[in-house]
Amino acid sequence: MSRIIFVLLATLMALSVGAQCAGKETIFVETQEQRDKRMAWWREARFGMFIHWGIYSVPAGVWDGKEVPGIGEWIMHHAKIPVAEYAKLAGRFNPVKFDAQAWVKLAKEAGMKYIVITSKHHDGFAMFRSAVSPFNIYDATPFKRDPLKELAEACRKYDIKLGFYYSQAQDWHHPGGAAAGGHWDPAQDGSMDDYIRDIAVPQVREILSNYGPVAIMWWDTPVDMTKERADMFLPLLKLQPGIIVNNRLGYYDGDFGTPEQEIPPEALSTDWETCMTINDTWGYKSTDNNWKSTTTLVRNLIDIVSKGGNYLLNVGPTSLGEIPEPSVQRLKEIGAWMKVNGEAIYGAGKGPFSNVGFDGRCTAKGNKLYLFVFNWPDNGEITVPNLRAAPISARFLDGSPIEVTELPGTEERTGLAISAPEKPDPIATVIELTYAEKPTP
Ligand code: JFZ
Repeated sequence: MSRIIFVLLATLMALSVGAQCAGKETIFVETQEQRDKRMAWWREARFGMFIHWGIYSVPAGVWDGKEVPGIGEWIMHHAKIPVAEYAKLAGRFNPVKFDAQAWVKLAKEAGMKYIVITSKHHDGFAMFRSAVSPFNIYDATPFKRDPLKELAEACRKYDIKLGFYYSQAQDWHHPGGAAAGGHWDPAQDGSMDDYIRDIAVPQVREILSNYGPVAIMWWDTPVDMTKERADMFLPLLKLQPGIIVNNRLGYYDGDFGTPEQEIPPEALSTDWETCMTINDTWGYKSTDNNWKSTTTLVRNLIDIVSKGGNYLLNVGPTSLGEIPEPSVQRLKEIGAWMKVNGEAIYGAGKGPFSNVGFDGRCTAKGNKLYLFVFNWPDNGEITVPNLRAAPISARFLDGSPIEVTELPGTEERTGLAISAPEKPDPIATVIELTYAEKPTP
């Protein structure tokens, strides 16, 4: 994404975050208990799959024979492709290898508990059968199927929550849709209020009405959004009781913050979710092979949960409907680690320590602490920061024998030394400490 656009969006998001800080109205009128009940599954889930899929996967980052810098789903914007020219991509989009059940099973295998998929991104192309605009996958492509309906069915079959991303302000196809940095084709000009009334609101009504239970509404880039424009979407949320919404509608707080491609340095007191790519692009780019290692991805998840957040990790399927093999490989490897250690992630949150004192992290869940050791010290031993009480039991989640030494403490404080297992996990070794009651610093 060009620097100017990024700064513009960052300003927008900062303003929207500022709106949070300014204590703008919340979307849902509810008690704290009602909110906690509504958010409970999301706070338990901790880990989800983001899917950015659209006709931008056809050029896959290359236009007129040249690679277009930036994230793949912004190719129309970055290459300033005229609306009519870009729309021709729909006729070339026929993802015959799309298999919704395979995607959902892969998310499950990775240990992911929810999926958020782009129903319409900034390019205005609807990835669902929309009666509102013919610029959609069912009517404008040879595919003639509705992948969101197939995905919704697969999510219900395999018990994984489904959420929809919808670009409610930016739409580079329909007249009046916003474009960060301004329009580049007169065909984009028009009334934004008319666009929201005639396209965006009716399409959001479609995705919240026609696909069964929708657990998350993931708005994006509130360009030129006002309270009045945001208010036009609020009644639609009643179509999905219990739905959780992010902070990117515009004006309103939303239920959770959305740091993007970054992990906050400290724990946050509100609900938040880091969204991140496995390489550097959300939408598929044939030229982007800068894949993060599985170790990095798992340690990101651990770091995020140790600060009380969720991790929404993205895949960008190809124009044939396949998730790139490097993503599949990493998700399976993440799943293998989660199979052994997931209980230290699901429903866990910030631990009692400001600094764990070793190369790793700590999460907490009820009367248990989980220590994640990334790299063991040369002496093969870590010491656990002092707490008011010693644990009543300790174990490695991978079942290795554990050696714990109680260190001389004071009346109020007790310390522990834990020796490395024979074969430490190269990604992270996890130690469970169980206390008589919730441990406090
Ligand atoms: C937005 C989209 O533009 C992008 O294509 C992708 O869908 C991502 C998940 O969300 O990207 C952003 C949004 C906000 C900022 C930067 C990129 N920002 O606040 O700097």
